[in-house]
Amino acid sequence: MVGRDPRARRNRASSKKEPRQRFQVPPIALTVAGSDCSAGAGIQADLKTFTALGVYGLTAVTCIIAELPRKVSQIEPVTATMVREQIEVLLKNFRVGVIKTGLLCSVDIVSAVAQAIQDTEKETGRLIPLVVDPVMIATSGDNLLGPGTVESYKTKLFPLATLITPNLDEAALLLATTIEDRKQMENAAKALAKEYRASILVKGGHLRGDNAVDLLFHHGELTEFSAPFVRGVETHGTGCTYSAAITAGLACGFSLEPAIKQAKKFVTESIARHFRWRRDCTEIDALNHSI
Ligand code: PXL
Repeated sequence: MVGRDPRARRNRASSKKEPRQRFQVPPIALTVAGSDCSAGAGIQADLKTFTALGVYGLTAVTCIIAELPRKVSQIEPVTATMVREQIEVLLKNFRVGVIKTGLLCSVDIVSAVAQAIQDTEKETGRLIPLVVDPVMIATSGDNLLGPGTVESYKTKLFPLATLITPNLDEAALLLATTIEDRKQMENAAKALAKEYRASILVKGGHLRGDNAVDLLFHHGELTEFSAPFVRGVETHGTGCTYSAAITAGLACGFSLEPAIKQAKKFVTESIARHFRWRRDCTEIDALNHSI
């Protein structure tokens, strides 16, 4: 019977003088975010981005959204316990290099994410860099957060973050102010960095001009990242793709500035190479994440 035991066969095979295959272990990143069934934003955008940039992506799903690029139809959150379980199982069993959060929907989910990260860090003694994309409103204008969620971001998640990546609307909402020019963007980045002791990347894509300019405030210094504004394309998921690309760069071992530089190039090219479909008299534009 021994000969029929598959383990015995495998042992016999490996004892012969065959070259042993070497498996490369890729960098690993975990995204904690919502599912966008149209796959331009959320978990789907993050995974496509990770793959394009050579990173193995893991996912903890926070909610399921039925939507098209221009309209959110229905949002169904996953239970906070389930969100926490996904994160804990993954962090205990994979060597996750960087964690990214996207849409977290509710106070309970934000708390569960913060708790899961803190608990596993305590248990393993390893601090994992955390990129927080504070997703609040979809490109379509639909509100994506339940009541009180912004406050729980401020108290529970931002204090754990390495980098926070608000767009202009999100930065303005977080600071209860308006941001209409570059100087105000600069002040917002500095104020958020001081408040949450994290690096801040304010994305200025919505400030009209020839260039999409983002400002990083990191270790007391301001750095500008600029790329030509791609006009006439209505894509959603650019924010998710950008923060996922930064996460991928960090997971590959880049420091923050080169990771952002590579990510900005990736997102700009994904917009420039967009796909376009026509259906029932409407056009659908979508990011092209492949390189
Ligand atoms: O782009 C913001 C965003 C983030 N995450 C998910 C989304 C959206 C926009 O629709 O669906 C899951």
